[in-house]
Amino acid sequence: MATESAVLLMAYGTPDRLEDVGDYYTHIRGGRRPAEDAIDNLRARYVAIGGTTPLRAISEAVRDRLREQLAADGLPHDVYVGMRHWHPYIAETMRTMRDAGIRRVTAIALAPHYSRMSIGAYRDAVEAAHAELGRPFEITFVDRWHGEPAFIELMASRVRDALARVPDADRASATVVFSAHSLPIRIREWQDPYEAELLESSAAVAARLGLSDWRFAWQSAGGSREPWIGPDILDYLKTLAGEGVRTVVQVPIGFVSDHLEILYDVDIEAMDAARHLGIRLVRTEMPNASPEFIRVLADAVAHAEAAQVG
Ligand code: FEC
Repeated sequence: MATESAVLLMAYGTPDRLEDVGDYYTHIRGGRRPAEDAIDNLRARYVAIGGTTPLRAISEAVRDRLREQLAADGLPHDVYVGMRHWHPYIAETMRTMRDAGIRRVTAIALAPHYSRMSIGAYRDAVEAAHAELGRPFEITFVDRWHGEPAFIELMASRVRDALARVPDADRASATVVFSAHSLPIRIREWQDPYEAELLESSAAVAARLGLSDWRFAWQSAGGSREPWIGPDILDYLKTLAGEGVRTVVQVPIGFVSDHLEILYDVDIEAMDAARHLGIRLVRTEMPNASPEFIRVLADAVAHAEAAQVG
């Protein structure tokens, strides 16, 4: 029998083809088409990683495995993927869910920490689509899940694996640097919890590993002229080189999938900067569709639904 309960798994969205980069970028900019040279710059970053990112395929693999996990946990749900900035857009997916007879929806983003500019925007997209469809669902919205114990454990094990890839002689002196997408500094004006939540989960992972010295830096700041939160990882690598650091383990704790901000900004740009500074940069593997990450999401869904009922 078909279930009337579903999870709406939300991801950022990625263009399917290089021809779509201009329209995708326009959507990110709220409908304002960027200058052609800005579009060309962005397209060149996709070309550098092979033309497309695996974000959609990973999100779909997560969808299928999460459906199986929730059924195994005795919490059957259908699971759908909706994207913020590309097809299938959140609104398109919610229409499909309505047409499939779904009544209860738990909406969760593939991003662990809350900011009004990230999760708040996913929430706005869900609310706008819901209003447009005539409010057919009972919705539980998961604002954050960075505190899930299974997430902290997963990130700690990813750091352990990365440290195991560092040659024995350098492991003890490796510096662990957590990172996340920068946001404009103006988020501080509205007491946005984003920075505090990122430091909280990073500190929890560091405590789990018994690390006394760990750092935090920002990555992937946008091109707008307003100030963005720093230090940017590219500058911070220079600071670390000045301190004599030779090995850095970067932990992009604000992201969960392989996509442009990982495959280009870390694997190409930061790696290149590190190489020039004589630093060995090792990145932790992303959670992607691993069984440990499916456990995190299944727990987050179960906890959010229990809190809603309770
Ligand atoms: O793989 C892909 O194709 C998509 C990778 C991708 C992810 C992602 C996640 C986050 N973003 C966040 C904030 C902003 C803000 C702006 C902004 C702009 C871009 C641009 C691209 C892009 N983002 Fe993104 N982001 C990804 C890709 N992002 C491409 C446009 C070019 C550029 O600026 O680099 C500025 C918007 C504006 O101009 O008005 C702000 C945050 C996240 C992490 C949470 C999440 O995953 O949803 C926060 C993945």
